[in-house]
Amino acid sequence: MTRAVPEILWSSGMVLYSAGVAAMRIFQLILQKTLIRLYLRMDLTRCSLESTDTIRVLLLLFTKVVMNIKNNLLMEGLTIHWHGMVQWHTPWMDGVGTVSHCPINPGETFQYRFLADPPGTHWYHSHLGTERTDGLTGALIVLPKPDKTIGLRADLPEVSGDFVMVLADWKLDPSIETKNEADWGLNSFSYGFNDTMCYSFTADAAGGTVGLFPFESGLINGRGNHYLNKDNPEQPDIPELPLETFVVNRYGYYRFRVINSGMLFAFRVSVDKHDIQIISVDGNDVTMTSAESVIVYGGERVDFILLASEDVDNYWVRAQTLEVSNGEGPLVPNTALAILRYNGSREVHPKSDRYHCRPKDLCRVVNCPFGRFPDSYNIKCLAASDLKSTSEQIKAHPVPAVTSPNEIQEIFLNFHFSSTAKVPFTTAVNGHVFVPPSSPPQLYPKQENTTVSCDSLNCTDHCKCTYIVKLEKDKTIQMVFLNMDDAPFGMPHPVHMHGHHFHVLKTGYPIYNATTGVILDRNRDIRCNTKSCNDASWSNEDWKFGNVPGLNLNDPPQKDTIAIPRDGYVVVRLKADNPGFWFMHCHIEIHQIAGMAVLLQEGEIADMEPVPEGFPTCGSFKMTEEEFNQYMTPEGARGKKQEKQKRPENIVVEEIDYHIVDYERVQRAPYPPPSSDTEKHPFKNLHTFYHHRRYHVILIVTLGFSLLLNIIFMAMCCYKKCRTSSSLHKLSEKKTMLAHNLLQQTKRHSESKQRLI
Ligand SMILES: [Cu+2]
Repeated sequence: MTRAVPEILWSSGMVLYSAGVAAMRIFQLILQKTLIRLYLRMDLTRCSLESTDTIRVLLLLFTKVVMNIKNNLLMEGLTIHWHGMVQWHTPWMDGVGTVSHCPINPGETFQYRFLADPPGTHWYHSHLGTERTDGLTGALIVLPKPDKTIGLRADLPEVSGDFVMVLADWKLDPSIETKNEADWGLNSFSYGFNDTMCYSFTADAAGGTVGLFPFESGLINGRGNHYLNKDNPEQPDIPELPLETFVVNRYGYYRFRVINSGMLFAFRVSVDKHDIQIISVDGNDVTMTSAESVIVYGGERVDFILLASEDVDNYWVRAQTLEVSNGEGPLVPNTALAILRYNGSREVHPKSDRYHCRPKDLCRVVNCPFGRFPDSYNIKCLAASDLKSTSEQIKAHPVPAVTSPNEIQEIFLNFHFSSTAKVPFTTAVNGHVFVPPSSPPQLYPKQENTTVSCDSLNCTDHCKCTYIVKLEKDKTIQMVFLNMDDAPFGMPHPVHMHGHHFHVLKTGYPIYNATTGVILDRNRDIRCNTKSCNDASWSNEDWKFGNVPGLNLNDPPQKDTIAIPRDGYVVVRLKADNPGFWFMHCHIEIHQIAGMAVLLQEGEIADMEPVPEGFPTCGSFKMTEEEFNQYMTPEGARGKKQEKQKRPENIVVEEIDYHIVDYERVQRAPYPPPSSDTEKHPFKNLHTFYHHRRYHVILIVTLGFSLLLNIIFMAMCCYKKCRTSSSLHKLSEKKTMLAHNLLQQTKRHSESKQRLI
């Protein structure tokens, strides 16, 4: 029986819904209306992406992308990072505020140009302050070219639908308040300063911290509910609120592209009664791996395929946090929900349950940030490094080899929480609390007054500076990401590297209690000589120069974001073939803002592509006393200044009618970048002719002319028809008159005949 919803409840529900989901999407709405003008021509009929609650950008591989970003905010700067794009030859288009380029000020327009590469599920988001948490995000899907084999897969079934699933954890407070609460250590007062109840951190199955804040709301494509009732945290505040619904046909295959855009929480994603087949991570193809669920950390993407083979009904799609306990005992994880609806089923909420994992039927969970769940969970964990690249993927991106110690640069980076007697808690990398540069380092190579030099501070442990790690160009870089805290708590950190997709070769876990799954000790492969483990090395000296046992050098998966197990490590490898300044950081936004970040300088400045002409500048300014005194005289400083500072010309960015300039594949190597042959000789061949802008002009003129001819022809036809019609009408009248005369004559003839009779 359906319970009637009291009007007052419904009204308040709708108010809360408006204030909730609409507030979450306020940036997105602004984006749609005014903030970002995406002049996008979507010539893509191969895939249909359902629903458009956010701006979703679809591109074809190797497309030259043009994005005009206008900042119509009143007070805040803005940058957009294209998460997953390697920005080959364009490091200054990476969109990290004050690292790649200066923030876009209110009223300004910044034109991003970059190559859509690599293919796969990616996304875009603000990379300044905490704007991302407020919802300035969206999917960025790069599709394989239909006419090329690159990115197309023969091992996948033909899908009947392609769904984007953007996950987010969302608090009612603006993100900046969350950040300040974290900075000031006010998490305990998350229920309010007047509330007698204190909030205690929630923990995952390995005892790591999960919820620095209470989980208030989980959104799937902008829809979800609040869980603010602390007396009954499992009960959504307004269960009647609409949820995202994925409609499928029975026996169809469907591709789901999951993106965790959230601030803090990781999600374990599953579909009740359905297995999922993992096919791609961070846009990189992996061989199909069956799972009950997959864990997606902030910044990560996972594509899976689902076969709709169950009964025609409704099923829950779950994105569950990893919380299993708090200071008081076990708890049920929070969940963001959506609906998988089979065509033909009633439009009601599902009543399905998730899999019951049993000892004889273990649930396989992919991308585990810890080696094991407690035995009682009946879960088999698979690390990201357990996935295998497809043969095509590894052929296109082979693992960088090491044949001599000279070819490898090995770097240990500890992403950790840190505490000292003076500072109770902060986030850091190798003991360095990151201070962002005040302006992009490539604009000011000498970095005078633009960075806080770690060297000049003699910074070794727990100090604040612009931590820069140099990568030697063209070398094989082997990074060992560590997660060794010197604070009383810790958690897995999803580390995101800009500018590259690295190979994930190995995961090292800590030592767990076999029954409870709780961490007993750090992984012993790593030797930490200091409190902050900022000079780590392998415990076994023989493991140096890439000789680590257990590395998968044959078919490891590629990723750009990887969760580092608490008290463990992950070994990754990449080739330093993309010179530039690349940001690397924990993707938990409050961790990054607080200092868990490092700047990778790949190659020397001379190796990097120079910034384009007229690239905006920014940075700190100060004036000397002497210079100021020049102005303080009766005649002022006029005439004293020998040469005036050259001002940049006012830049006007034209509105471009579409994004995709042409579809021609741009060769990735070697230098120089794609020649401008096509531009010089636009009709060199038929393919470029079809895709060149001039072709469109000719097409439009031709169509216009054809339309005009049609109109003239129609007008002539009409006129002729009218004339014909007029002639027929006259003929008809004539016939009528003749008939009438004949009738009269017949009548008269008949009357005269009668008279004769
Ligand atoms: Cu973190």
